[in-house]
Amino acid sequence: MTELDYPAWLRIEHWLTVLFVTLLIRSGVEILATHPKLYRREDSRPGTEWARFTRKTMPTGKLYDTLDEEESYSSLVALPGHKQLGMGRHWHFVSVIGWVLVGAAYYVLLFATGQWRRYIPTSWSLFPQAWDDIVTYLSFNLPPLLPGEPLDALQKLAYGGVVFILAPFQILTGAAQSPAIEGRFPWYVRLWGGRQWARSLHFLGLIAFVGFIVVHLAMVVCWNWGRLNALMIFGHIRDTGWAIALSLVIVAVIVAVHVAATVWSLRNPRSVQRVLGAPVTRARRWLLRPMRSRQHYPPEKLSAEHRVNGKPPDCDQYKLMAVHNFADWRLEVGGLVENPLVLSLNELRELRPPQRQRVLHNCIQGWSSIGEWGGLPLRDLVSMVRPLPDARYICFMTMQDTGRDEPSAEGTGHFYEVVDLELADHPQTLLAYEMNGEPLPIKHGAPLRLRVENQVGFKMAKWIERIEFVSDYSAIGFGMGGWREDNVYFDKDVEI
Ligand SMILES: Nc1nc2c(c(=O)[nH]1)N[C@H]1C(S)=C(S)[C@@H](COP(=O)(O)O)O[C@H]1N2
Ligand SMILES: [Mo]
Repeated sequence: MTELDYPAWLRIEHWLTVLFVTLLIRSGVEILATHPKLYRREDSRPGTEWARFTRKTMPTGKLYDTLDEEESYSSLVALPGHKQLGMGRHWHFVSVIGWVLVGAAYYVLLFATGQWRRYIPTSWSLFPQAWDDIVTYLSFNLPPLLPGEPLDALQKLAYGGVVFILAPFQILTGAAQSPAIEGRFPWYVRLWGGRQWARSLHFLGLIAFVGFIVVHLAMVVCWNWGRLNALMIFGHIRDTGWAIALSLVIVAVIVAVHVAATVWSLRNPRSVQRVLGAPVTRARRWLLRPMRSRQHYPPEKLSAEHRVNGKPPDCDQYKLMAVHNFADWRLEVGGLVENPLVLSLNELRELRPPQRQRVLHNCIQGWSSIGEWGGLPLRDLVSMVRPLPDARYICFMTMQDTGRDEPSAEGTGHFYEVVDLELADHPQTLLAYEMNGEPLPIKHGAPLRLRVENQVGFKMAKWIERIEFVSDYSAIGFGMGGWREDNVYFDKDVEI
């Protein structure tokens, strides 16, 4: 039988996991801060949250959006803190890639070497034994180790639970928050009790991780820091003096990584966006881009109140158009196309009967709603204008002047978003002029907005006035592929 000792790979895995899990926790708290409310139901209806981590109250009788609900947390708990959702996401996704790779190697090595026996119980008697161990710990004594193993029964179950249950649970509930996965496999969202319940469970998993870490650290401190660190650093219990010194060095290095990540993110977010965004975007496109939305929620699932993000154009020209039901509005479609077009709303409506889809909307901030959208599939427009061979992206330009209309947001200029031309092929990519069977309401983007159901909400530009086919977007705005990418450092491709 394999001796259940502390081989080098196990010790290295342990310390890498400490790094990744702590990065995941702090960046996860940053993501939570952007919408610090947890819901039971898909519609995230204001006031129905089962937990909230904010004291802000929202105005009644006045249009507010979810950007107004965002909280600014301290860098002590959040990476990087201070309302930096974009940065929080970059760190969360880079860390999750690192953590999954390290974890996969760990699983392989556990099973290849027989070390899995340290975590996986092979007898039911372990459970009553673990209970006895709890009683022993509570009376400030140490329970016996299992024969031939380095752990007691309670430790074995706790570690086994973290390695084989909690870690996969966090990955699965995280995946349940990806619009691409939800769009392609709506049953997967149901499996977790819905989108918001998956988000809630992901949060409870975070609490479980934090709880585990606190107890684990407390035990190591109370039991014997030097001895246990010697095992986890050298693999044997000689040299406890050195082990204490080295353990402090390791902790200092991990803290230094956190401090560096925080300072870098707050001082130079653009470079973090570029450096971390590159591998994350590659992984996301490879894993999630092939998934095409095929959602058809039943009518009774529609949210009574669909949440809103982004404030409508606040200018006379728009308001006059709205008063006249957008009779004067024109959609211009141009750029790298053979057949540029200018269409009125009526002409757009008459191209074909509206395609309708009842779908789950995922805001990047974490809330969701279900709505029915009707309009022209984007691929129909693409085939009418016939893009030139150079065209690779579609840029959606809107009438919303963010500096004027959303003065509390970071950044100014007209809101725009760029999506890859290939997304127009997806059957549920839609230019919507209807919502829930009515003309599109102003707050949801009248007269025309985009729906790309495998992406998070910010890509779906509202109040569109011009669509441009381009070969490159580096000269548009700050060149990052959209207003949010330019101003709040989100990634351009966001299947999660
Ligand atoms: N022009 C414009 N479009 C926009 C936004 C915006 O601020 N301006 N916000 C985006 C975000 S972050 C989301 S979540 C969705 C919200 O759509 P809804 O308000 O119809 O729910 O619109 C997207 N489209
Ligand atoms: Mo959003």
